Amino acid sequence: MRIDIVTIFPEYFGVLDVSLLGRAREDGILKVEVHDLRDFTHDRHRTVDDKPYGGGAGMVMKPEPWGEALDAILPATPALATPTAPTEVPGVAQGDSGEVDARSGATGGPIVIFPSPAGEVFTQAMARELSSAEHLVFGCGRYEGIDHRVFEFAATRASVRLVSLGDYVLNGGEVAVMAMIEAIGRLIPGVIGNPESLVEESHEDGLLEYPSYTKPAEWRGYEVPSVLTNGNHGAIAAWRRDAQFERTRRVRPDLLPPE
Ligand code: 6GU
Repeated sequence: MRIDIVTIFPEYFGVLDVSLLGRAREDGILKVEVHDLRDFTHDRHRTVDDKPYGGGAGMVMKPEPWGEALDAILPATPALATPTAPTEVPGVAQGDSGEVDARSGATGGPIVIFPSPAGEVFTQAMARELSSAEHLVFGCGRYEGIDHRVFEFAATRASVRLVSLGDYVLNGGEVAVMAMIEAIGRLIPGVIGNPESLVEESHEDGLLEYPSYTKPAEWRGYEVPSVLTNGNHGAIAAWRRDAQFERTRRVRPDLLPPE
């Protein structure tokens, strides 16, 4: 998989050199390129933002540097070379609100993801879907966001998705993109040594995972549940399933089907 990241803070992504994803990059399973948005400006101050049309607090990211960055990462293909209204782009529906609602991945082309608290919520299912893409581009917004036309333009070059980590606000997309890349990257075949470890974890079966224990069997007066030490594999499986349901009911009842 190839991943391009556009950001005004490339240093955020230094951690991609370490751990599992660093190894995947060394092994060539993952190719990551981080682009400084300011490299696509042409003024002395390398300006990337400006005041919002219509007034209001904060600044908005200017479209021109984003256009040049996307040109560099996703050159126009002959079929889409002429500027096309977003409504005319296959696979892209644009609603009355001007909302960019493009989803594919199925078509196999590049996918551009803009982290945004206004986006659809990132889930394990989305991570799994995106892990089979060949090319992901992450565009990290800062300030009050990116000029909306950038999303429309990006949709002429790729599938575009606005994606949120959850219902809270971060200062910018960088940390959200790190989280998404970690969730997606570990699902790429070969990134994790033992793929079986991917099966029995939270969210893969729609439930939270069961609690885990290792030696010693007694520690500071706390004991490992005896069922886990008895070697009855059927009983262990049943205990774990029960523990998953109990924990999910207690902590995340929203994940359970309505009764
Ligand atoms: Cl993806 N971006 C920002 N800026 N804030 C967020 C978020 C994303 N997800 C939750 N909050």
